[in-house]
Amino acid sequence: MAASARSEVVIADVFARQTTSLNGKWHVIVDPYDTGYFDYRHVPYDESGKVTGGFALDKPAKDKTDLVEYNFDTSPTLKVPGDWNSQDEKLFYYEGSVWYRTKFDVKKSAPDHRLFVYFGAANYEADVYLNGKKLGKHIGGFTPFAYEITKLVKAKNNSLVVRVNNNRHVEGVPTVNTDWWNYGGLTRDVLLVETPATFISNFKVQLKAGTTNTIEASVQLDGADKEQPVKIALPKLQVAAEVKADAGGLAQFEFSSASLKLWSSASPTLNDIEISGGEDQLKDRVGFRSITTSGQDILLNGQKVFLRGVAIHEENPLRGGRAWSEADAKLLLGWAKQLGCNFVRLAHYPHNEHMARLADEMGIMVWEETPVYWTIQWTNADTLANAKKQLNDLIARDQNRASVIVWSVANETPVSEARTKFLKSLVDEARALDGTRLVSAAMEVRGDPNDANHKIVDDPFGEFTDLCSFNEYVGWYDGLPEKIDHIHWSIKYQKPVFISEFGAGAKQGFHADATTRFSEEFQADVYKRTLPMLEKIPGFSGCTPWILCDFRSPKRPLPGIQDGYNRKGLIGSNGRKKAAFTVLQNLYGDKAKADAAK
Ligand code: GCB
Repeated sequence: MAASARSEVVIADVFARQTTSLNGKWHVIVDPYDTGYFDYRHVPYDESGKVTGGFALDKPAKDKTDLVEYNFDTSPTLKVPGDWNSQDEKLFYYEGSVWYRTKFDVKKSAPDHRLFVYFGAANYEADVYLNGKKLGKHIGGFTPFAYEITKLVKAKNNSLVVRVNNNRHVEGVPTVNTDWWNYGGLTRDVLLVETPATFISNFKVQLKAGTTNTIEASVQLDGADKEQPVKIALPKLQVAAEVKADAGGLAQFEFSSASLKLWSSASPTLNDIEISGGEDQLKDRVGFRSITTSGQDILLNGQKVFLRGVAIHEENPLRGGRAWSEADAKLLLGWAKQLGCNFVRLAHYPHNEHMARLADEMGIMVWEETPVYWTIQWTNADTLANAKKQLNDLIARDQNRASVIVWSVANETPVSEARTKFLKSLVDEARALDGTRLVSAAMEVRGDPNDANHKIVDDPFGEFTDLCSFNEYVGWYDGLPEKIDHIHWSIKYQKPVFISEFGAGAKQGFHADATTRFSEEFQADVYKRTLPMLEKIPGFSGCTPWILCDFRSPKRPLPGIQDGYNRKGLIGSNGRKKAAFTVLQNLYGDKAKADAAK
């Protein structure tokens, strides 16, 4: 990982803070050869030999800290947030660098206040400069990052430049091969965050394990004067507590409330919470619940729950491109709710923060995931550090969302000793950061060479997860739908069994008989047969069929059918529902009724 000029800071809960949006149209320069950094032979010089152009033409080439800026004023613009692929046809397949620039003025509400620039995400790599000075480099396309700019910022005409590069890297997380579109750009909100000199950088509040009315909380202060009184109030619960932060700025709380109502999907109670530390104040809404397993059951607040789920990619099929806004989250989670879901899998990387926030409000439980996908460099220490950083940043962002019940560390990673060690260290990390949720990964199924209908789940990594979750595609990649009826399972682990994917491709509007691939009827048949087959598995505790909507994938070129989309959506790329949507809706409806009657 390249050295960064300044270090990243954690600022969680940005939507509850005093911020100024830097969203809007940013000027851009598309730079496929990274000329901004590396082209020395054709840079413009004046007569004395002084460099007069280029964005980052300081020397030596590999040690860029400062920036000499081009004048971007006449360059085209792109919307931020937004991926560049869906905004400009010329950039549809583009993988490389784009330089973004915006200008802003600053008016702080107090002279000693601090300022930070916050990015919800930039895929995949971002080099950030303010007024020509490098703030840092961030790696990883789906997690937030922020830099302090208090000392660099001017009152007027600040220039914020970001080089975003979405090249794929073998050692990256994810690596070069994925079944989704490599959207590049400043894909989420960009905000200026103003805080007092000492501020609340993060907090964590949750139901204490094994209790129904005790809340544990910790608050982290950042600043020169950290030993300050910290208060937490939950007015509706008649709770107010005060603790002095220690020298490291940490304040820890534990209190009980007789009027605590737990969060559940049937009744997603959220409580207003007010936190103050020094001069800083945050207000948020939080739910309290427990999520545990017992034998082969998943227990929400001690009650057995079946997860009626669906998997979702972070794409808005109606607009095209990456989803990022609250409106996008409403569209996607609204469809999931219509389907009868009480659970979603946000595949295959951290989605934007609006998703978990809205899920909290809507009573939809959530599986969140890091992009450790297929094959990663299992023995590369930097790759592991990268994956851990992404996991840390995701947990730091969403640890107060009651809806999030599973941290998933990987998807379909081929079994090897090095890989199991790598994943085990991610699981340990997740548990150390947050012991209050389930940890899992989407594993693979093995066939039996002597019996085509016998499916085996014995991945050694299953030892370390709370759920035994796996993806299976019987009826699609494995035989025809009829095969589904004959499947029998050997599952090594006595844990709740969760099917993290099954499904089949169908082009919306293509009708044929149920044995014709890519017809709506074929897909519907796979759904009709799969759920009864899964019901026979002891400990079957839920599933997230693949997937809510068709999504863009460069691996899906089949002309006239795929045309660049993975067609396993229950909803087409035109936003229309396929027959399988109704099939699953009915199956989930029956399931919900049966569960309610128990
Ligand atoms: C999988 C992967 C998912 C793919 C899906 C498919 O197993 O986890 O990312 O998109 O199969 O459609 O093949």
